[in-house]
Amino acid sequence: MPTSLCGTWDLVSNTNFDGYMMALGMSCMLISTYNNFVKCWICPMLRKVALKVKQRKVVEQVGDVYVVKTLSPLRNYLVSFRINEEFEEFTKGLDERHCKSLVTWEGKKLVCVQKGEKKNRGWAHWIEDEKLHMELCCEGQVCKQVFKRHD
Ligand code: VL7
Repeated sequence: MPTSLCGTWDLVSNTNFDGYMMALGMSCMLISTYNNFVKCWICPMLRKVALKVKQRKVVEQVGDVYVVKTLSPLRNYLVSFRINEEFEEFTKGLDERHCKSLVTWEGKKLVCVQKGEKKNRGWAHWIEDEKLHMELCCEGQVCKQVFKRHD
């Protein structure tokens, strides 16, 4: 990993994050059981708050292990992996799904494919104009986020 991806990054733009969250099932269209009903009104509220919170990305490399932390006042999420080595991912605190994930380099892009219940799920990171760019995909939705270095 080029050292340029490592560091602390603050979110400066976030396009279609709502579409991405909806694709993950935070749309809450079904009302049947008590449990679902609760989910139904929590999801739109959670999405609304999630759209507003400041996200920070901390990317670290320790030996051949990579750690990517997504931090926010609402939730924190940590994933660690080795390049080209499939691993079990559980998206704890997010949509709480199990995936078989694989991270590879595709040229200058660090690309993750998250195989699981959701089709076409994954993300990519790359540096452009000294900023950290990210695409988050799920089903037909693409969320684009840009981070600037934390100062
Ligand atoms: C993960 C969130 C929506 C729950 C909180 C919203 C605040 C902060 O996958 C991601 O990063 C990859 C690439 O850097 C490494 O794991 C981004 C954010 C997706 C999905 C679920 C809304 C609650 C989010 C954690």
